[in-house]
Amino acid sequence: MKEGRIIKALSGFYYIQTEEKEIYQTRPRGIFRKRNETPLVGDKVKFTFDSIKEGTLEEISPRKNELTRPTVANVDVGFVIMSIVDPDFSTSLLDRYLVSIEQYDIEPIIYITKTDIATAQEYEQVFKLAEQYRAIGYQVIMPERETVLSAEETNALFGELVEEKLAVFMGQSGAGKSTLLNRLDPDLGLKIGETSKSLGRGRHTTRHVELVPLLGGLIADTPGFSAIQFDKLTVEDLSSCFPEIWEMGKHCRFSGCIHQNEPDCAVKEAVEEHKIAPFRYTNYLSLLEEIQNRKPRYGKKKGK
Ligand SMILES: Nc1nc2c(ncn2[C@@H]2O[C@H](COP(=O)(O)OP(=O)(O)O)[C@@H](O)[C@H]2O)c(=O)[nH]1
Ligand SMILES: [Mg+2]
Ligand SMILES: [Zn+2]
Repeated sequence: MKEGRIIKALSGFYYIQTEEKEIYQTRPRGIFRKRNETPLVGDKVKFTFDSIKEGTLEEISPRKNELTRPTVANVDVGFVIMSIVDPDFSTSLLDRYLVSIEQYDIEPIIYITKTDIATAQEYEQVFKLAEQYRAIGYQVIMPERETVLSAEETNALFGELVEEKLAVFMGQSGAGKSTLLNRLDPDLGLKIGETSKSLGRGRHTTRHVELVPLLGGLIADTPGFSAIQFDKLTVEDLSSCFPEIWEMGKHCRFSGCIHQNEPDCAVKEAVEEHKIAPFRYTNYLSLLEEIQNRKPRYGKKKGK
């Protein structure tokens, strides 16, 4: 039995990359269907094989997480690509991305683009915000003003962060994801300035997720993440997706405090004293309300 990771699922086949970077084409054992279990891209698996084209997927290891849109299991790092301008930097959008990553226990890394075209004032403004995110504990990569990192610098930077890991790139259309990925691997040949939905080079019309080997790690193809929905996130879970609110919340009078209208709320006090950035609390509240106003969905299968 060999071990590997599913990097592509297509037409009933699962393509498994081994430690030695060989790719085996496999079909799943019937048992998965019987158990109503679907192997996912990103799954760590065991398989047997007669040849590199004829393998059988035998066993799926327990998942550490399962991201939807794109559907990928076992994601380690989520890069949030945010531009200073064109499109304009937005903390509410950034916080949506961060929450969408935090809820799956994925390590978020913020990367700021378009530092070369921002004015001194625009740069300064985002730099101050970056400092606030750093104070919360987030890693923020922000190249100096009037510079774009070279291919070498970009490779060195990302190499350390993605080696042996599964990473996803997310961020608004136009933020510079494709530009960055092309700089990491010019062979990808991603179209720039297009809302390209796939790293899959357009060979297949069907939507599928594919992991691209890059810098000793794997990068997930992310079909435009623009409209993030929080279908499963509960009110209780939300505060755990804001690390500084979560920490401060331990001092609230009520253990189930959601920091909205409760008395003696340590979070609200911290916001007033600017120990918690007011914009973060505002973003938290608007997500909270979004979840509270979410319509219950009927007729959908549970667990999917
Ligand atoms: N000046 C500048 N332009 C950039 C930068 N990153 C991306 N762009 C431009 O922004 C536009 C959108 O980039 P693209 O990589 O397609 O964004 P994506 O939608 O996130 O994949 C293109 O015109 C790029 O040339 C950057 O760091 N500096
Ligand atoms: Mg793109
Ligand atoms: Zn509270």
